[in-house]
Amino acid sequence: MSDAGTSGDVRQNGRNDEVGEEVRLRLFRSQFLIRKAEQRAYDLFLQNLVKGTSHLSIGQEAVAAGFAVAMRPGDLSFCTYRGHAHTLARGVPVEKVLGELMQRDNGLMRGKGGSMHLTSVEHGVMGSYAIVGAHLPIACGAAWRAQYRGEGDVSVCFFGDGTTNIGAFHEALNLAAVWKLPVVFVCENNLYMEYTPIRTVTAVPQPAADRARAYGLDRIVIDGNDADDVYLTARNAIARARAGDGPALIECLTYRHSGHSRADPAKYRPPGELEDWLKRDPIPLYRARLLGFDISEATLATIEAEVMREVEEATEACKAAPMPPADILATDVYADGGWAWRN
Ligand SMILES: Cc1ncc(C[n+]2csc(CCOP(=O)(O)OP(=O)(O)O)c2C)c(N)n1
Ligand SMILES: [Mg+2]
Repeated sequence: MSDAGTSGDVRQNGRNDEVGEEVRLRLFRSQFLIRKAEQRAYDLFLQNLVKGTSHLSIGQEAVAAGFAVAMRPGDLSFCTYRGHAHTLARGVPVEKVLGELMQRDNGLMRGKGGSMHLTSVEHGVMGSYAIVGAHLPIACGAAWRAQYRGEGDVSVCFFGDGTTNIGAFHEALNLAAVWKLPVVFVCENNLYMEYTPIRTVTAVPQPAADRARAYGLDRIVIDGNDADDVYLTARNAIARARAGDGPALIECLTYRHSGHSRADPAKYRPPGELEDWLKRDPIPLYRARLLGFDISEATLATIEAEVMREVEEATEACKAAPMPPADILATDVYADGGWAWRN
């Protein structure tokens, strides 16, 4: 457990030594890949190659990377409509995500789901949910299945600060605590629910953490822009859940650099707020930390070049990919693959 704002001189922060170089490089790669893939998604919008809306996590990458690196294959992620980052962090290829956003046949769901419905059971990505709060009880259900069958996987459920004022948040937290379910609830507090500052509509300062005690859980607030802090907190909570010690609720303080969705110019932000948070951009901070740990510039540059190549190749593959054929419209809609309504 830690308070926000711990990303000072890492050499004085003993916790960071627990991370180790191999994990730290994975955390760096993951954050960089999410950033570049989402920036490319935005470029593709501007070229009118992405249809519909989408919600970027630019600025929030450390949360997705920190949790995904702490998870095992077989653990499950549940995301909101702001789900590209978590999907990529679990290892879904960039081409699959961009292809889905571009409604191409090579997309994750062959172009039928789009930005807000990314799902890959194979990677443990159990869906992106556009109804605020809807996925928290579903994550409880998945965790109950793991507990009932003794399967040992942990469900990790990501949501925003605004979600903490939805009834399903409280119902899910209570049920998870009463049944000691192996589920970790992760609030990405980016200060806003759409265009409304969360502090103006919430009775307590920390919208998730300050409710934890009501469900018998620890109050955990961390710097969501510090990938090491996120990773270590995630690792601990996931281990406890896997050991049968029940759920956790973790509030990660972070900030989205762009608007709520692609149509939002984010004019409601007070002057200087974005600039302040850009100084705490998780990726340059983490890069500087790695150099401080004597990881070489060449090592980081190689990772960046590999990621850029992946994003370029994915972009070209998606631009060249066909639209899905019309005959897949009715598949994957009902469990049996058919389309007729059955009583
Ligand atoms: C039940 C419900 N109410 C309202 C909306 C409209 N809506 C979409 S996103 C959003 C804001 C959610 O904010 P937050 O939980 O902080 O997540 P963030 O977008 O910041 O990641 C709202 C109100 C919705 N999708 N579902
Ligand atoms: Mg929010």
